[in-house]
Amino acid sequence: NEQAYLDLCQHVLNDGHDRHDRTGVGTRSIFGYQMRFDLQQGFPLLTTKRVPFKLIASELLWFIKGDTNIRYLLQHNNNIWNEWAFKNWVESDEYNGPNMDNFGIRAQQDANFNAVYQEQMALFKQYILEDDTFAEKFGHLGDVYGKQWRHWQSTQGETIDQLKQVIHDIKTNPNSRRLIVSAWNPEDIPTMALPPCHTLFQFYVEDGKLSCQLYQRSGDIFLGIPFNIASYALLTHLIAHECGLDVGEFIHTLGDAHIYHNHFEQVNTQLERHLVDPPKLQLNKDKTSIFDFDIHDLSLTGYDPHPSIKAPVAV
Ligand code: THF
Repeated sequence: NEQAYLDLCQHVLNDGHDRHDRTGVGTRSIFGYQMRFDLQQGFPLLTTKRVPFKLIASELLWFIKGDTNIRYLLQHNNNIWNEWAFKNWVESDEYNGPNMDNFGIRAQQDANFNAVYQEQMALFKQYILEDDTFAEKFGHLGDVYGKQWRHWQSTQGETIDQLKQVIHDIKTNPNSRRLIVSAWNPEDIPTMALPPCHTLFQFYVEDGKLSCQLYQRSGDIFLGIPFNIASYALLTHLIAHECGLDVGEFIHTLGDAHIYHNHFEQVNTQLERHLVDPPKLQLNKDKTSIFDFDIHDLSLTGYDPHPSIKAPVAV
């Protein structure tokens, strides 16, 4: 299972194309790749570096709630979406602190600037947590995953709950070839903080087992993809649990799969490590509906990975 991920890393390092990208960092990338993870073989959280499961779980529960405001994430000590909300604030009329243009790149290249940036980011987080009006205004990431999964806006003025619908369809029509949830809503792309990387996913039921395939248009191999694999594996477990099914496979199909130029050293470190046994996922058996789950209803046993490896995130 995890070997599929390590093979992807090696393949991109060896055969990828060096390219400029939106963030200015530069990547080495390939186009089109597929990995398969048999969920019966254990939960696919990487063991060649520690991956913070709690952050993955709180992010997924945030999507499932249909929430698009980072306040919930901050309340769960989850900082992975901060930069995108912060950007809205510092580009707004209400911001009158030090200049934060291109803060992502500058924070990595200039220690003095980084100190100023960290200060502004700490203030931003404090305002989001303590000030309802501020959170309402600047905590939103636009019409990202939670919005499209649970509250897709139709041109007829109706709201479509794709996630509820797909669960209903899995229960009542498991052979359907339309078990799809799409986060890609062309009309909403201009108002999203970041157009969805996980564009669309589809379910398949066979032999009492639920499988899921994700089409991801763009994947940050070192930081994002380990999160994405675990996140969709967890979603598959949750939906299988609600539908009374076992888990089958998670199939991860990638468009532009890239390693940022400032992650090469980290990837090479990881590739030198040996795999250990994957963990197992435990779900609270007293809950059935995935909409009732919270962070305490999810846990892992037997997770004993190699140490985490730090890397800067490109904004
Ligand atoms: N942008 C980029 N450049 N990469 C991404 O992976 C990414 N995401 C989301 C949106 N934009 C993206 C955000 N997801 C981390 C992990 C996932 C993220 C963002 C950041 C990260 O930094 N992980 C660290 C630990 C962080 C911590 O402990 O707080 C890690 O070591 O894994 C694609 O989903």
